[in-house]
Amino acid sequence: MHFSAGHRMQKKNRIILALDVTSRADALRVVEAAKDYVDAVKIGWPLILAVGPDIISEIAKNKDVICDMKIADIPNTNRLIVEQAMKRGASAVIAHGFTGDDSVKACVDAAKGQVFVLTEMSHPGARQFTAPVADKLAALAKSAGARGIVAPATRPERIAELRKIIGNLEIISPGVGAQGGKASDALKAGADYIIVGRAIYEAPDPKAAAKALADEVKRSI
Ligand code: O7M
Repeated sequence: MHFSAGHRMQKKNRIILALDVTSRADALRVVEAAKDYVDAVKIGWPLILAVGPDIISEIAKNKDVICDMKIADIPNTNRLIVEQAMKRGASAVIAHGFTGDDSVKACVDAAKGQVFVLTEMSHPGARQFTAPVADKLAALAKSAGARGIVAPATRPERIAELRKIIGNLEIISPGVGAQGGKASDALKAGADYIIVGRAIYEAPDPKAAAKALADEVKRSI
């Protein structure tokens, strides 16, 4: 189901497909295979740079698209980026919070609230810079009126701690599968959706992989 800004992504399978493939054919093949098992598709630089931004509107015809530009600029530039993403049919965007409240608010205004703010990232290097300020980034997401945060499935205990800060904002959580996190752990810790890339698009049978994850989700909520 497609929605315009202001609505909520369908919360059926609780899986967001990270479509980090680099050809249009692969993108369409993987979305077709996974479509019954995912609620939204996250599109970022690898696919946009490889095939062009028209892929956003093409996929947005059938699925909610979260544009993952990891926006991190001054307020005016942030606004311009978000406007372009929304014009192409994005349902939501992803922004960094370390740029400060004015930059995050510029995204929130331009996306009518449909912004997820990064907190502690999922990879090992996240411990250097994003982890020490993650609680503040989560608080900023809430005060700026964002829809939710991105929190690491590789450290589910952090999902639970960040949940206490954001109340009923949404948590989308990457790091399941290829990065070592488990879908069930992330969901039990309080994630609303898991974000999954390689464990689906690199699987020999992406449809079977997406179905297996959807089954794991059902068992853990
Ligand atoms: O499942 P993977 O590891 O193949 O892909 C994970 C996706 O989530 C990939 O698109 C990353 O860019 C993204 N991601 C992280 O892996 N870690 C983070 O901390 C944040 C993100 C993300 O999606 O930010 C919005």
